Amino acid sequence: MTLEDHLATQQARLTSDVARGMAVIVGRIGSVASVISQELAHAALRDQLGYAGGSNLTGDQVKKLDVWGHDIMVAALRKSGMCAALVSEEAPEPIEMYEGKGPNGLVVACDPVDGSSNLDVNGTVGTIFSLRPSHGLDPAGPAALGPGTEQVAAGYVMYGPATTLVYTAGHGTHGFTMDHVSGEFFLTHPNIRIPKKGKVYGINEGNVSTWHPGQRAFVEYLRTSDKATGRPYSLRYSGAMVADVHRTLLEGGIFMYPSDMRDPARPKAKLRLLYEVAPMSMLVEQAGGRSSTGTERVLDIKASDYHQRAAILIGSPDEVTLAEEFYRR
Ligand code: AFP
Repeated sequence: MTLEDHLATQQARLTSDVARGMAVIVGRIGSVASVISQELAHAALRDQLGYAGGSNLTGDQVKKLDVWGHDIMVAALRKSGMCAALVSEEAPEPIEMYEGKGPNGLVVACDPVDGSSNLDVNGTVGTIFSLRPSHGLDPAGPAALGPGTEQVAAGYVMYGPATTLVYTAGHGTHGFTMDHVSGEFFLTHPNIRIPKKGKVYGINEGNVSTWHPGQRAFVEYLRTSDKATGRPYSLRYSGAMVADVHRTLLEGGIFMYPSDMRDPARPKAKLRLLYEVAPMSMLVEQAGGRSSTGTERVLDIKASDYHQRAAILIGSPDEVTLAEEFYRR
């Protein structure tokens, strides 16, 4: 089954105000992904690696492919006629699109090229996206704010040895693999269910000195041998959230990017709520998993800023629940 056919089945399950927009926009993002995939494969040959100069609003140094990915995403969403505004990691304010205004237009939040520190070393990167109703607002950008439960669809594309697109429109989480000759996506992972418990954890352990004591105790627990509870866990960490969440989704376990708690009164998270943390949380919940900040469900966090950051502990229900217990102790 192609992505287009699958989108039609999901479209039939949504309310009429968001159904068509969801199918059109996810389809467009699939087309953009096949272009990004081709570009990544040839980037070193086309002088597309390295920095563009300057940094984005969240302070990251911008790579040439970040700028390029953003530009083609803007053009594709504008052309879709269903996107009323785009919140992108590479733009400080939402990009309003009059082509998609109206009661059925959707607001998209997107990180076109996530994990860009992996670009120059031929490592895995991804695209993450989230769709919400615009409610006919004009400007439509503010419709991207509010809790993650308002998302009507979310997904990511992973550019690894194969290009994989995983999305949910609120009725399960489904994975597709791109045929590199035609650029078309085919359903290869229908209705993904995350294992209840896993054997792997992912976290940037270089930050251990900044963690909440509960976070530190939890990772210490995972590293301690105990046959009965399947410990020690193995550590895997790629530097690209898409790759780490994809592995977790398929094989179980937990991926974590906790806040820097050196000043407990002012926790500092790194990952962005609207176009990293919230969409991944919807995808994993739809697959039977959980996503928490350590103290609250991620999808309940009400975004008040387009580039707001949030902590995330995401994966199998058993590990996420246990991590929360460590935070409470
Ligand atoms: P970049 O896009 O700046 O490389 O950031 C990627 C990311 O947002 C997310 O995909 C990773 O999980 C996380 O940051 C990696 O961050 P660290 O390099 O601090 O471990």
